[in-house]
This record gives sequence, C-alpha cells and structure tokens, in this order.
Amino acid sequence: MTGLQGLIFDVDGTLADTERDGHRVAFNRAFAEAGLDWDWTVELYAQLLSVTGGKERILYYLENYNTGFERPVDLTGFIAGLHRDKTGHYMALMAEGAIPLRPGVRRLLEEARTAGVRLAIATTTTPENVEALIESALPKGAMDWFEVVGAGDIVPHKKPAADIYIWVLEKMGLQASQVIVFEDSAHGLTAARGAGIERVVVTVNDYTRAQDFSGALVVLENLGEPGMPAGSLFGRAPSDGVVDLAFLRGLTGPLEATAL
Ligand code: XBP
Ligand code: MG
Repeated sequence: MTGLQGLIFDVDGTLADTERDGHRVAFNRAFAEAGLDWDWTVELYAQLLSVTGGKERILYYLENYNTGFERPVDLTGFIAGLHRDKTGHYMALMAEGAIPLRPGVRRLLEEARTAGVRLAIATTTTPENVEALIESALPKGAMDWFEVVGAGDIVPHKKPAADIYIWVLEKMGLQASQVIVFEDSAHGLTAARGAGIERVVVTVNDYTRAQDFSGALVVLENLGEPGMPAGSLFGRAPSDGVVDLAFLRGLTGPLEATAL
C-alpha cells in the first residue's frame, strides 16, 4: 500500500444528503411543470435509487412502475428535456441553501487542503449539480479545491461500473493504492472497488443504511466532528469517532484484517 496522496469523494449522499430533499423534489417539480401526475414519494424513490443517473432513473421508472404511460415517439428526447428541467430545479434548490454538507465533510476537506492531500470528485450526477452544491455549501471559489471533477455522462457507464473512478485516477495521475474513496452507497463502493481501490470509507444515510457494504474498510454514520463522534456500523472505526488524516493514514492494512 502506497502513501496517501488523494481523497476522492462521491457527492450525493456523501458530501450532503441531497437525494430525498434535493434530487427527488427537483424531479417532482419537473414532472408537475410538464403536466405529468407522477409523484416520486420518499418510499418509491428508495427503490428508484437502485438505478444511478437521473435520465436512466426516469426510464427505469417508466419501464417498471408506470408501464401504462403513453410514451412519446422520441422517448429519449422527452426524458432528456424532463431531466434538463429537473437540473434547473435542483440548482435553484441548492441556491436557496436547501441542503447542508454532512458532519465532518468541510473539516476533512480543509485538513486535506492544508496538508497538501489532493482532492477530487467522482459522481454520477450532472456537473452543474456538483457546482451548485459546492458553491452553496462552501466558501466562494471552493470548486477549485477539487483538482478533478468526474461527473455525469463523461464516462459511458455510470456506477456501479468502475468507469468514473478509473477516469478520475487517470486524470489525477494516481494509482488506486494512493487514494481513499468516500461513498454512501453499495453502488458507489462497487464502482470504487472495481477500479482497484481498496480503501473505501462508507458513511451511510437513511437510503443506504441496510445495503451490503462488504469490501469497505469501515462503515460509519458520518465523518464525525470533535464533540460529535460518528457511530460505527462495521470495520475499523476511529477511536474518537472523528475521521481525520491521522486516522485515514492508518487505514493501510490488508482488507481482510479490518472486516470484523
Ligand atoms: C447519484 C445519482 C444521481 C442523482 C441524480 O449517485 O444516482 O443520479 O440521484 O443526478 P452517486 P442526475 O451518489 O452514486 O454518484 O439527475 O444529475 O443524474
Ligand atoms: Mg452517493
């Protein structure tokens, strides 16, 4: 295992809890605006999250939950239009400051920057959405904190495919053994592991808590803050409940050794 050079973050569910009150709400606003009576409830959305990517998720919904919908001839164009409007609604929600970063995220980003550990993003979501969240939740110019942003349709296959992590590693010029990945979902974990990355820290949320995270080094409630330690679900958790660089640099053992 080589020294730690970079931290790669997933966005949705990892940097912030954007799915239930961000993406889901934006989808529903776009549907209503288009005159559709589709309602993606919190419960239904949990099932729809089995497919990553907003356009892919709409198609999955039509194929599995709304088969009676009379499809327009140009279904791909129809979905793309809906999704474009959804992105607009999502950006407006972020501009209102609707979703804060999760505990410990800003602290760890700032510690990494100070220490010269490189930062990157690997996400399925649309690039504009990443910028909207970062600009609303971090100081002005914080997009520059991330030297590589891998997002959306930039790769042919979205998570759980490994494409986005392979793309980000290549852009950073780093080996899989030189980075640690932060994810919130089994699909994200599978994607990172598929790219050969062994060190994956999972922080769960209500949509992902029950998923299978075997293959992660540690599964936590969140990254923790001093005085607000993170609960742990699996693996080698930090003794003080706070994920910082000292803890991450110690996460070097073989994978099997940390799976309790
Ligand atoms: C994120 C997603 C995305 C968002 C919607 O997954 O699945 O589809 O829900 O984004 P991950 P778009 O956190 O694993 O990257 O609508 O912009 O596609
Ligand atoms: Mg995620």
